[in-house]
Amino acid sequence: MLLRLLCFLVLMSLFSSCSAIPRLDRPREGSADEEVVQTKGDVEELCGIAPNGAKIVGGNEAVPGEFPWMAGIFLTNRGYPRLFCGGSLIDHQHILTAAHCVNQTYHRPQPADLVVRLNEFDISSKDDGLDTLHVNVEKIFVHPLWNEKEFKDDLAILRLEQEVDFDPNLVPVCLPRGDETFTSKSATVSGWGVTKEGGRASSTLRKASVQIEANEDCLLKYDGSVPFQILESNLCASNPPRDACQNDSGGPLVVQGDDERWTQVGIVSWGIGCGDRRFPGVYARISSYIDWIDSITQTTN
Ligand code: 4AZ
Repeated sequence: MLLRLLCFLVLMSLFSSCSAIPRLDRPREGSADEEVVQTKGDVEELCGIAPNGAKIVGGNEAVPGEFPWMAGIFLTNRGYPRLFCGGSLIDHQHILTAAHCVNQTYHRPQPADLVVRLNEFDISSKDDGLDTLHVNVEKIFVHPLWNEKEFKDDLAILRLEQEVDFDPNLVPVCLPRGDETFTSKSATVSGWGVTKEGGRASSTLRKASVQIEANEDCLLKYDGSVPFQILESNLCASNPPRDACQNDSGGPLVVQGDDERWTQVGIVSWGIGCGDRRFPGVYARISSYIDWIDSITQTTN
């Protein structure tokens, strides 16, 4: 335990020394030709650390900087930017999100239609105290087995036009590297989605604490109610009336490890209603997709 604490403190001081040295210019919307030199090997070293993290109580407003991997995904092709999905920073250049956010028959945005905001808290305010980054998208990778009819393999990766620098408010989330199921664990989902079914999206980032449940239980609850299945590659979580809802899709469900670091275990995918005690929120289970995620983030194609 002492060793873990020591490691954590060393990592934290790494961050503070990072902010003490001159940093590279951070990419902004429209600065595509800016050259950014980065070290790539620091992702696993620094992931999941939330220096401004507060204790989770669920169903309320986040603290600015509490989820430093949180991404807001905006559509820019019709007038003013409109937030439509969440996502998560997984390294210097990639955002994990849901396939249904970017690939449906009647909703298939091109990279140029999207802007990702990082280090964002209040999407309707320019002075929420954070130095928000607006980053363009270079390429969209949709999971090859994504199937709109079955809502299966609902994940996609956005490659950003520029690499971003990490700092205490901009940290990638860790990905699960084992076969843990996380059943019965407490987890946190975050997003700018509606705060009430059929309601309006939130302008500030919100969070809810939910409990991960066994797939068999979730399967029984949904049995026959939807044309979709609860597969091994799904993960269910609930804590009625707290839940993810519309526009939270693509956003991360995270659990905190004994070492205080946060690992993303799910991507908001679907559910019947929101916060309905009969129907848990359904997520894409990240641990089922590690190889595909690595195959995208580790190539430059
Ligand atoms: C949606 O419409 C949606 N309660 C997302 C999550 C859930 C329901 C709906 C889960 O994007």
